Amino acid sequence: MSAPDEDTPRPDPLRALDGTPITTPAAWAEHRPALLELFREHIYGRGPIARISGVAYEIEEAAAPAFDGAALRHRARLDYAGPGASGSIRLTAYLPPGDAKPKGAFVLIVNRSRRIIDEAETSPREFWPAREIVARGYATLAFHYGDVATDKPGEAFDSGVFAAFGPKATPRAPDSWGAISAWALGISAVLDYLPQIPRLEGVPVAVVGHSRGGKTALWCAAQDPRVALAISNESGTTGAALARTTRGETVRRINTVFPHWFAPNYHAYADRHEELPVDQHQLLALIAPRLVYVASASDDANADPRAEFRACVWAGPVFALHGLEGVGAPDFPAIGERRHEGAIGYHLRAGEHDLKREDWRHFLDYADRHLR
Ligand code: GTR
Repeated sequence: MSAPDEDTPRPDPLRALDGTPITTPAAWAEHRPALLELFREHIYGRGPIARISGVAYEIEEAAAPAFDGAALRHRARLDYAGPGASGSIRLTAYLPPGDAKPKGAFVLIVNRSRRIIDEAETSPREFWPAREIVARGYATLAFHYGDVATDKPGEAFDSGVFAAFGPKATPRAPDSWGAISAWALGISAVLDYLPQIPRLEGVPVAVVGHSRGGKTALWCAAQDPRVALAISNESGTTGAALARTTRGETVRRINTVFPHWFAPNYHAYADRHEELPVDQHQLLALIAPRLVYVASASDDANADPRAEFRACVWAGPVFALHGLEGVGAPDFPAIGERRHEGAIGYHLRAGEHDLKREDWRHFLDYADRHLR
């Protein structure tokens, strides 16, 4: 790994757009909407709706015994309809048995095979170790991102919520929403439904995403205050990783390979990422004073663990303004190390780009300590 980027110039998260220093939580709260708008305008885009209204809930299974009685399964269909089309988010949830409220709920957006959800009991994958999560006293819910928008450049804008609510038309407006924003809207739709599941009303919610799902989890949490803990697993570029680095996936590359993920405006920052009016530490800061957790993997050069960790450090002053400890010491953690003391959690797992049981164990330990 090359030179640290401690000295890279970056936007000061504690300055308002007119340059005024932000010195109180009230001044931060006043600045926050303008900062969100910068992320909408230049990066993630604006959708035609802030929330999906009028969703019809079809409960397919309630309190069905699962995992040899170690959990209860709940399945529902969230049917949405807009002027252009209709669609459904299929949701699977597992809860601990009994009458007690779970300690919290982990909502996972699955950006890999649907079988991770469909075979959670018969052929469980480390990506969603539902049985272990429930054994720790939490509920867990998962849905497939494809129910919200197809992850294919040529098809995304004709699918899911784009087809339902628009715009389908090309050319797209420069600030039109991309798929990351659409998927974030899908998470919010799941949060709308969550209190309908018996015993889940009022439980604190953690939203988890891996990689492109991690970008989505962070962007959802920045906009949706119901997220108590946002967990980014190896979200990399335009997730937790700073844009202002020379390592890892570049802004040019992400827009070339995934042109449907972001607003058209973002494409203009290829090769001039230092001109972006924001950087990703400010996305983490938008989640303050709620909790945010960033996980990296040592061999995941594309996601640039150092840039993910540096964003946590640079988001720190906004958490400090709210009286909260951030990620702790600014030195890059050793492989296997975790930082669980503050409102910004972090770990660096040994190995490749993936969501593993070990990552989940850290998330659960962190939740035990902080999620209320
Ligand atoms: C990669 C992409 C990353 C990340 C990853 C994933 O190809 O470059 O930004 O999102 O996909 O989602 O696994």
